[in-house]
Amino acid sequence: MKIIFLNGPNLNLLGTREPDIYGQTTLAQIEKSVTERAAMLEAQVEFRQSNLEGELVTWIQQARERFDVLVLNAAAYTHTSIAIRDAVAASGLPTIEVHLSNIHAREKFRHQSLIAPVCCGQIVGFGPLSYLLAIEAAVSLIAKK
Ligand code: CA2
Repeated sequence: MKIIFLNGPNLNLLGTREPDIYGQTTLAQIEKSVTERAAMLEAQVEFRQSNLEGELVTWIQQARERFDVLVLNAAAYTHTSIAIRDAVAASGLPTIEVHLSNIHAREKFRHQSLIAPVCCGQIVGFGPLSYLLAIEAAVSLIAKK
C-alpha cells in the first residue's frame, strides 16, 4: 500500500517560526514519524512539500498512477484553490485532508475548506499527530476496499 503526503505553502517553515501556532516540530520530523508508523503498518509513504499551487496540482494528477491514498495538507490553498480541489476530484484517489491547527477554531476565512467536499474526511487540530492519525485512516480506507 502506497500513501502520498502532499504539503502546501509555508509548511517548510514548521518548527522555525510561529511556534505558538504551529509548534516546534519540523516537517522533516513529522515525515520521520510518519515513515516509522507506516513501516509498522506495512505501508510505504512518500512525503513532499511545495510552495507552488501548480506543482501541487501536477503531483496530485501524477499520484493517481502510483499511490492508493493521498493525504493532503494544502495549507492556505485549502481555503482558496479551486485548482487543487478539481485535481483531487479528477484524480479519483481517496483523499484525506489534514491540518495541524483546528481551522474551524481560527479566523473565519480558515473555516471554509474548498477541498473537504472532495475528500473522504478531514483531520484537524492535533498538531503533528494529525499526520499519524491520517496514516491510520488511510490504511483503514484501503483495507475496506
Ligand atoms: O493548520 C494547518 O495545517 C494549516 O494548513 C497551516 C496553514 C494555514 O494557512 C491553514 O489555514 C492551516 C499555514 C502553514 C504555514 O505554516 C507555517 C509554519 C511556521 C511558520 C509560519 C507558517
